[in-house]
Amino acid sequence: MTRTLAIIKPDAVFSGKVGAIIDHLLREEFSLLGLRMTRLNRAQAEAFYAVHSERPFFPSLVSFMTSGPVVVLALEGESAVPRLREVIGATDPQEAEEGTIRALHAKSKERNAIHASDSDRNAAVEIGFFFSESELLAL
Ligand code: FUP
Repeated sequence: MTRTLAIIKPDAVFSGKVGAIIDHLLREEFSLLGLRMTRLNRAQAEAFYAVHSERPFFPSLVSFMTSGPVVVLALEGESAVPRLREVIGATDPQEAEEGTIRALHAKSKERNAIHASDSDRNAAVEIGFFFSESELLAL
């Protein structure tokens, strides 16, 4: 079993998709290790997406990610990182495979419903961004 981090983004929270997305993840046999609803401030969003800081879409991405509440999920499962990437689909929902979370729920390449870690190393860093180990082990 390995871990990964998902964030249900403000577009999906605003449009009432939190329940459907969590249900989708549970049906795909991810276990919930941690769950928190929060609103990112600018510094947090900039730090979280620091790898994209030079990209033209960065200011808009930060503004979107701080525009409302998000739901952060620490997940565990078999090959959690690659499997969650498969389950959420391509960054652009127009390119995402049918039945994936982004194909079902995302509005655009920016407002794309959900984030998922892209490597085991980043998963550990991103889980640490939101949860302490004792919070996860408390479950
Ligand atoms: P992903 O790993 O699928 O979330 O995609 P990336 O790490 O490439 O991009 C991170 C976020 O930046 C995306 F979720 C949405 C945003 N983004 C844009 O808004 N425009 C782009 O052209 C690419 C990414």
